[in-house]
Amino acid sequence: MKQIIYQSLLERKGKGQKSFALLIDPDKVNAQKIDELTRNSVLAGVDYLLVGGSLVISNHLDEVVQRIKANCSIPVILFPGTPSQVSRHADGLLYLSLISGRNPELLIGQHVISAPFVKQSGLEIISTGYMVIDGGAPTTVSYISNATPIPSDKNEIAMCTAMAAEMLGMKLIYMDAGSGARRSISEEMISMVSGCIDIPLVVGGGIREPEKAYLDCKAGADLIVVGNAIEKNSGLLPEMAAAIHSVTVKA
Ligand code: 1GP
Repeated sequence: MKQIIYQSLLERKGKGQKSFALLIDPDKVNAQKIDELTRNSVLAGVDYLLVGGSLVISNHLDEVVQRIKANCSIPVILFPGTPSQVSRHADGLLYLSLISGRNPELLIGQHVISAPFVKQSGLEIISTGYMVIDGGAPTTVSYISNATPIPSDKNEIAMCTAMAAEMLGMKLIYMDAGSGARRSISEEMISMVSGCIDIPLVVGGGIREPEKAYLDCKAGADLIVVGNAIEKNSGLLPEMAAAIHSVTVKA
């Protein structure tokens, strides 16, 4: 199985470099917006483009991914809210198991059903322990998943969940306060989780300020995901990228 994206993440982590992913929700972009976002992402030095959303109402995932790929060479990673959100035109796919919840369908059930289809896609599959952390308001992901998020102050629960996922063989931990979260994940929780795992740590949900992205990287996040804030103001891309890339921590 391919490991190009994952190796790049490991290499960056090994060098103490932090990475920046822009999340593009296919429901919220048209061709013009994709062109604007990809152009600005290249200029700002965005490392990865994540494509996905909790719902994906529109039926143009393939077109969105193809347009992004035609515009730039930034790796495109699918971040699927449902098993049907697979496009073979992408480079990789976060194979998410919702380990913070206790909904068997999202832990393993949907994976079983979609496994042959996902495997046939030829995409790089990155096994990801997905942890939803309470972001101060019900988000689409918490509603759709029918699973309780980890309370924002329960750092030990987050830590033990991430440790268990790593020992189960997952390759990445993604801590998400949910898209548009009122409150993003605390640096204390990020620091405790990153301190107890060796695999890369992805952090997202409600990050609006470059300063917060910077502090999250300092606390131990390896990859910062921003969606909403850039959708609203793509002029924030260079500052966000600069803040993230300014952090280097020797591993
Ligand atoms: C959501 O982590 C992502 O799953 C990004 O969240 O849209 O709030 O930046 P935002």
